[in-house]
Amino acid sequence: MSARYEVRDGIAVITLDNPPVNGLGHATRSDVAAGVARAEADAAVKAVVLTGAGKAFSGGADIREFGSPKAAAEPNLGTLIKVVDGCSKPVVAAIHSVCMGGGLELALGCHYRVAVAGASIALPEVKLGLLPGAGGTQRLPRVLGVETALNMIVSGEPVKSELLAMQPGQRLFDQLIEGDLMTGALAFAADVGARHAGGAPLPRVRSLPATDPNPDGYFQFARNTVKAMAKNFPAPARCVDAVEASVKRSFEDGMAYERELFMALMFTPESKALRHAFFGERAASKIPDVPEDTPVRKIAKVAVIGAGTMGGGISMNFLNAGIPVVILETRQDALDRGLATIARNYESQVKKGKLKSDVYQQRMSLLTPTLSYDDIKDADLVIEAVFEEMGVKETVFKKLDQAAKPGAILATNTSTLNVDTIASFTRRPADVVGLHFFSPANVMKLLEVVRGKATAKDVLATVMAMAKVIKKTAVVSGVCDGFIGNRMVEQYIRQSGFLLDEGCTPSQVDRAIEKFGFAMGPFRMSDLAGNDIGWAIRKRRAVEFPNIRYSKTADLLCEKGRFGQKTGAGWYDYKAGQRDAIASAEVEQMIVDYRKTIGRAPRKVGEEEIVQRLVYSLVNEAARILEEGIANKASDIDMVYLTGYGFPLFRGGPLCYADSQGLFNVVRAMQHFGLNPHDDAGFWQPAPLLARLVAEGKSFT
Ligand code: T1G
Repeated sequence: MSARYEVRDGIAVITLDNPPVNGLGHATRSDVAAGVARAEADAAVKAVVLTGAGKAFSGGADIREFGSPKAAAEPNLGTLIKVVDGCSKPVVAAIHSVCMGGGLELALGCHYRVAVAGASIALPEVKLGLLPGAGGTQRLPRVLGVETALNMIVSGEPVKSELLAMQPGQRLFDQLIEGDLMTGALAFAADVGARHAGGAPLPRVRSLPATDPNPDGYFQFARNTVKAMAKNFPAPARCVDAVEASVKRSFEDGMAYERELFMALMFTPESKALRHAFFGERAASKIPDVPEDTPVRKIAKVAVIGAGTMGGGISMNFLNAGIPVVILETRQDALDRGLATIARNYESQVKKGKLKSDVYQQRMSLLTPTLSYDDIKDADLVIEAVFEEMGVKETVFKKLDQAAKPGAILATNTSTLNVDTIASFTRRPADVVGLHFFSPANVMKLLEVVRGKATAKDVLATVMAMAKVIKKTAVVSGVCDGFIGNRMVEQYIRQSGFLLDEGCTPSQVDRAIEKFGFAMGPFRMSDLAGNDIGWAIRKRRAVEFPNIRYSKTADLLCEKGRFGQKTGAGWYDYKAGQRDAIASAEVEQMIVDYRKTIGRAPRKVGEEEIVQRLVYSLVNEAARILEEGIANKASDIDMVYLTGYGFPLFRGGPLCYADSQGLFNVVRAMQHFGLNPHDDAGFWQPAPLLARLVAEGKSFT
């Protein structure tokens, strides 16, 4: 059963029971409708209590049914709410923990609502590119007032039950239960049951008025606000339209209008992208050959080797989660600098009012600096973040192998080196894993978990669970040059150089891809990260892969010492102490001169071609990564790009976007680019998987 039915002293209790969060799937909806009918038919029943088992009242419509016929199968959510609303006996919603989306809409269809404090109340549909589609936009304004309701619907953010219950004039909660929810709910139901047994009319939310003292003025203000904040996303503006209808139209008309808007949003590319990202985030923690019940190792103490930028940022993640950290350096001055950087980062958050001073002190109290490997012997997880050179890694991992206790997980933060080689420096390769954080490590959500050939399954399960604790989006990658993200960005950067050879300026390329939605174009990004990093990688790769061609412009730039923001000049010029990228006449002349040396007559490259060549270079490499099994699934690759490389969320990631364009069209465009005699031979050869998907009429996601 997906909802249980029992009768206690004349009160029918219907308990939603569809783990993990009582999603309102078809079976649950059917069981609840049957329960209400049973209660109505039972003369001994005076009232109904509706509640949820486990850790939620209800997390809303069952998102696992999205896109399947079950989602709309009768009784659909709208029908179920009508059944509850139309019941002849009082139905009391007993709310705890989580009451969201369709779950809150169901509660609003009940005649009464009681709750315990601490419950998260939300209509988060806007985060999925939707709006509440089962009466939320029409009923919530009737119980909370238009402005509070609209704020909740447009933000999608949860509000605690006790805060809403305190709002003057609110009709969302009839009672805040002290103590045991069920005891209080049963007593409340018995009281209203007696009251209505005598025929008193049942209170219905739809009969309440939705009013605002100055609706036209308020909704104009709301539209202006939403327009400013919701660039690229259509749903927030539709939320305003729907809530306005609750004031200006009858309940029935408002419901019909809400339904119309909801269905239209369901088919927008933005909603598909947001739903893809929602599922992708949750799917990333699932590793095909690692069972979900794999036991995890306890991580009570962490050691970080290296107090540089990465070591400091990595340490902060654990301090923020209340986990003690021992941070080790080889020299006192480096250790002092590292601690000072961590303190400075926290102090700037305290100054901005984002962190309380006592919390800052408490976090710093969890941090122990040391110069001795003896002090890491009881760490459960050791993360190396030292200089990116294999010899240094070897020295460190041999020491870790000696110093760390049996069962400790030994992780490397390397961004390009071979994790299997690093594991071979120890006698415990099964305990070695890559934890590739992205700078700034205490801010960026992405964490690439690099699985070595020998990495044990429980080590993987442990670090994936740990990633959730430190609020990272962890994606598993196999071992290859650049793992997932940097391997793809390598092709993206190569292609951006070829665009310069053909006639583009850095500004043209950056402007085009930033208009597409990227946070930052390749040249601004390179100036930020440091052009010398790419320079070093190209030199290393030139030895290993001599036949890979690059535009020489990036090397010419570095030979001029233009490493980017850190040297005050890179692809762009920068005023002292400022980060605004200013087009550089010197660089543009350098590119013009370079074209002459390679005999290239510049041509005008349109914005669409720039975007397609940059994005499809990511798609093609991603297809190879998928085929080689470096990434387990397409959504993992999209999550890497959404959380680590500034790919626009409203497009869902490179592979979600490729699907939205049609893989046939993607390959056709690539073949067109491949006709360019100047392009690197083979760059545009479609990856075998991509060609196969097109041949079979399939998509990535
Ligand atoms: N349906 C089914 N499963 C859900 C779910 C849902 N609504 N929400 C979460 N899960 C799964 C999730 O995939 C994960 O599964 C597990 O629960 C724990 O999730 C008509 C159409 C509810 C606050 O958008 O915000 O109603 O990975 O790790 O941190 O207007 O999940 O364990 O197998 O996030 O405790 C609107 C989305 C739907 C709520 C719990 N509702 N969920 O957070 O656990 S649209 C939402 C959340 C709608 C109507 C419209 C959170 C949570 P697994 P978790 P958590």
